[in-house]
Amino acid sequence: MEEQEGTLPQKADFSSWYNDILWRAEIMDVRYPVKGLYVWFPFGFGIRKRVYGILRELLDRDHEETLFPLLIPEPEFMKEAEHIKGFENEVYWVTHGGTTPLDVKLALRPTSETAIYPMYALWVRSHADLPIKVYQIVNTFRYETKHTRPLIRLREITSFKEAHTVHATWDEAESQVEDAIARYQEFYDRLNIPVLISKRPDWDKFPGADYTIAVDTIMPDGRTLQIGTVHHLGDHFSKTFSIQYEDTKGEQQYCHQTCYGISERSIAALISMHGDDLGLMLPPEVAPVQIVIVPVIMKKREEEVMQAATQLEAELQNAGYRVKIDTRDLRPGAKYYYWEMRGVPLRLEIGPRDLDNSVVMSVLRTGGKEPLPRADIISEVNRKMKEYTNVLLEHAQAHIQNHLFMVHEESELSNTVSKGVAAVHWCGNRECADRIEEISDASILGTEVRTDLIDQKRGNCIICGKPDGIVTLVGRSY
Ligand code: A5A
Ligand code: ZN
Repeated sequence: MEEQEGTLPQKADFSSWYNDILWRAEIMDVRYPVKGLYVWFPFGFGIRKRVYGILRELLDRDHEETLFPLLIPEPEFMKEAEHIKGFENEVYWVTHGGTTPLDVKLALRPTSETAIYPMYALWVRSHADLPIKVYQIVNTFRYETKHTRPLIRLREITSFKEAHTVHATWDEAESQVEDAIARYQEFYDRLNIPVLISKRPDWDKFPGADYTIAVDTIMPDGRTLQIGTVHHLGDHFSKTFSIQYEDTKGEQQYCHQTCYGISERSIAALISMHGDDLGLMLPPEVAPVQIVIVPVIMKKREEEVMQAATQLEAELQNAGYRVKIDTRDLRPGAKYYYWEMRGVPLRLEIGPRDLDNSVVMSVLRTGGKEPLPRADIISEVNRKMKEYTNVLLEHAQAHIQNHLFMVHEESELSNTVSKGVAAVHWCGNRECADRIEEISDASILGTEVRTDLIDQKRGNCIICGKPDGIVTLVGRSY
């Protein structure tokens, strides 16, 4: 790595902070010479590996992991009308093999419905083959025309987790949607990221879906980030791709499907939700380094201190912690700065005086210095980790609470969405929705919001005043 100059901008200046922290904490290198494509630094990839480990763990309970090809033949890609309309402007095409033009153009998958579903047509024969629940974690390509941003709006999404399920009935697919939502909620709980889950308006649903449920969070600047979506596909794709099963009466029936996806936006949210002016703050479960030991070396007793540090490291490793001793020839202050930037939850300092007092000095990344009795070090470290996680969670919950506002007056909308998310009453009419989006310069995120942070009572439409409007979220999104 190059020498890191200057300091991290304050988080209050979120956009600069975000761009800067990506290289200072060694998450992404943004210097790759293709727009919208970025390189994972090994440290960033260590975070990714653990975040996706959680996702795999949750899905592996009853899904199977699989892998489909990256290239999709044009005729398959062009089969589902809505789906094409939604993606045709975003597809990269492979047109040549060497210098030979291909007979059949090949799309780089922007998502894998049209790669997977022709195979499902072959796999599904009878009701006994159902349900199918598979997922894959792959790269996908989207020629995004909006402003690209590392981890947030990519042209190569490197960490696209997509699940695709097949069911006998619409209702079964619906309960799979609910199951997926619960799984995503659990995933974000594990990352201590509070989310707002709502039903996207009809005009914003996934191309080819009956309906879309979206998972959003609120970024530090008050803008929302869609960090997951679950789609009920009905029988649109099964009719297009002829995915049929023979029911118990021997009749052919069309299947009902769902799909749901999460990308590395989950990591953008993780970084942004928890970091501060000093750098990252990682939940212990996904931190590549959970504890750093900094030996405080004076001229005398150096060997003794180093031995104590090594012994401490071994004990913590045995207890399952990912630990590093920082023996580099640097000022302690420089080491503190380095590990704070990388979001290490707990720092332990050990010096001659600590040895004499049979303690280890602990400093949490969230603040607070406390000597821990050496004899009980494992249970004390366990306790500090819990304390740390609780602070992360409290901060995150407070952030969402402080950026979510009930708004009853048209005149307040624009001002509110410049600070966070507005919850309004909406009658359900498209004209009123358009008006809401126009005066707020924001978009309707969704209805049927699954949160107890706002009152779900119906009320008069913020535009036309009609009674019985439903609570609807409005925000400016990334
Ligand atoms: N087949 C379904 C799952 C699908 O493609 N859904 S989706 O289009 O909504 O994408 C799933 C998730 O990927 C989105 O919710 C969003 O969080 C993320 N995503 C979409 N486009 C992205 C992009 N260009 N860069 C990073 N993440 C993206
Ligand atoms: Zn209205």
